[in-house]
Amino acid sequence: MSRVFSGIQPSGNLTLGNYLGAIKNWVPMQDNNNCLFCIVDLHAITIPQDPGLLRQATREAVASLIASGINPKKSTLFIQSQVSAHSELSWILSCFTPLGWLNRMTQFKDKAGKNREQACLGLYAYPVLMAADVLIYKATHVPVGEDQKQHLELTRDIAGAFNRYFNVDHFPLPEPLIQGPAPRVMSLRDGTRKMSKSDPSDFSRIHLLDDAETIALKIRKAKTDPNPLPYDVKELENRPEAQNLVTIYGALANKTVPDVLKDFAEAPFSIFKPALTELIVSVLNPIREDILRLLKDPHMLDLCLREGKEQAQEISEKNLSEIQELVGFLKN
Ligand code: AQP
Repeated sequence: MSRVFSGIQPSGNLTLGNYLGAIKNWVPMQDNNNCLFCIVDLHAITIPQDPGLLRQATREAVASLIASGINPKKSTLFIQSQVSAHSELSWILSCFTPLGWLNRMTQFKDKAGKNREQACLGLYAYPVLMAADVLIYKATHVPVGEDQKQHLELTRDIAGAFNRYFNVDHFPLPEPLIQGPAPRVMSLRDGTRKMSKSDPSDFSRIHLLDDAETIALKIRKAKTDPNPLPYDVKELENRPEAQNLVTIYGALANKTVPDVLKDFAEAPFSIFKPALTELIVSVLNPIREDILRLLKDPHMLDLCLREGKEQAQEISEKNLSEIQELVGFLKN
């Protein structure tokens, strides 16, 4: 049985990008794998967070995963900051990570922007913490959206460097699983940028908690071009916004992009957008209602998180102890 790890940041309400690129693909994996899913709040604070909003977003993220089909009886669902081995291993791994490797990370460049001198160390070291998240469980498979591919490659490099230094096979080299028909959902305002929780424009994304009216408004306002949808998928190539909306439709309807185009060829956006709205609402509305229901029962969420924390601690502490032994830390 493979061990699967993946995480999601409580840096705001989860988006359709998080759902299609990650969560939806996690759900079927629970049946045949040993899965750990983590709300990575230590990662979230690499950009400034209001403490009250962070707590709220963390609860919402847990409820969103359960409402989307993550079953805490099948999978270990827990909060990163409650399992201290993540941070401890992150420090150890940072001592095996050359700065040159981190300097290549494009997410840091994007998030730090022009004012790199003011970016915090945590944002720079983010990929090392992510490597620790995966390696502390000796995970073999990591299902992520396409944006995380580079970080996963770094995780493999760090695991390899550690194994080579100690001449052991301690960490398996984890495989990134970039799955599903929509591994990179783009912003509704700019088809060349990723849909992101932290984009300043709320109109750039659909949240799992958006109601039908909000979804309709966001899709109505979504950037498009003046042409109708084509017959041929090749004609979508230089139309990033149109391509994004058709990809979202296909992913939610379980249809290929050519099949969506067959249904909507020559349709103007005034026809396609209402159909897309209806489809998004039909998929997200039951999830939204379930999230709201779960949030009304904090006792149940706490109970499930406590169990998840204990399971995660058991695995991670055993591995951390072996790693400390390898490194040469004295134990009493
Ligand atoms: N737009 C996206 N399309 C496909 N997959 C996506 N993911 C995120 N955005 C998209 C995938 O969702 C999982 C959790 O992501 P995350 O919350 O840990 O961090 P992120 O990738 O940085 O996502 P955001 O929404 O852009 O967060 P902020 O704005 O806070 O940085 C990952 O598997 C990710 O690939």
